[in-house]
Amino acid sequence: MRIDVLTLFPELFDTFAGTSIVGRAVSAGSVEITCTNPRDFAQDNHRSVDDRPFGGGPGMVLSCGPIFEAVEHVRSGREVAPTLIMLTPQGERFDQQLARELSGESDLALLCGHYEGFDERIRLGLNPREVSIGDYVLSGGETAAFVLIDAIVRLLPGVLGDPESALDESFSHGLLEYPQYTRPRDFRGMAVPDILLSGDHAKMEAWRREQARERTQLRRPDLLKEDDEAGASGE
Ligand code: 6GU
Repeated sequence: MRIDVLTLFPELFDTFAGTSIVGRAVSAGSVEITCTNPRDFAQDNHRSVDDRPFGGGPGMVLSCGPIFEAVEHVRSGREVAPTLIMLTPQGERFDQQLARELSGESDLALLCGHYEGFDERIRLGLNPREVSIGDYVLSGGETAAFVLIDAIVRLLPGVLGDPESALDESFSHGLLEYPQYTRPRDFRGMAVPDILLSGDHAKMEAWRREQARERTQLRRPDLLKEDDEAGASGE
């Protein structure tokens, strides 16, 4: 997969793209992450990328020129036109299903905004898919782009080892994770549940399933409802 990130702060991606699972995927060649800075396409001596809103009001608005040119730059000379995604709180909500869908694309371009927002003609002229990561306001799209890249890249073939993939399975079944323990067996008077020391694999599996269901019921009953609906429709 190739991911182009359009950002005014490309330095934020240096550490991110070199660390942990994403870093491993980049090193292995499973994903290539390239940043393009719209400021490099600014048209005036001050390298401006934003301006005051027509009609007045607080803050600044990202201008069309640098954004269109940056997008045209990442689109040029490409066999596959990248799927353009604008990170904005106005977008459709990102979830595991959308992560799975986007992990099937070969080329993504993530457009990160900053300041008060985008000139509306960026939407009209570039027709991006708009994605939000939740109902809160971030200062910029970069941290949201981290979230998308992490969730998508770990789904690419060969990025997770087998034990890690198995873990991911339980999430894709729509339940929260069961409680986990490692050594020591007793930590400050808190003991590991006996069943996990029993060696009875069928019993341990059943316990984990039950724990996952109970925990989901308690913390995220909405997930169980979606799960039932998916079950009823045969998904
Ligand atoms: Cl994708 N961008 C910004 N700026 N704020 C957000 C968001 C995205 N998702 C939730 N809040």
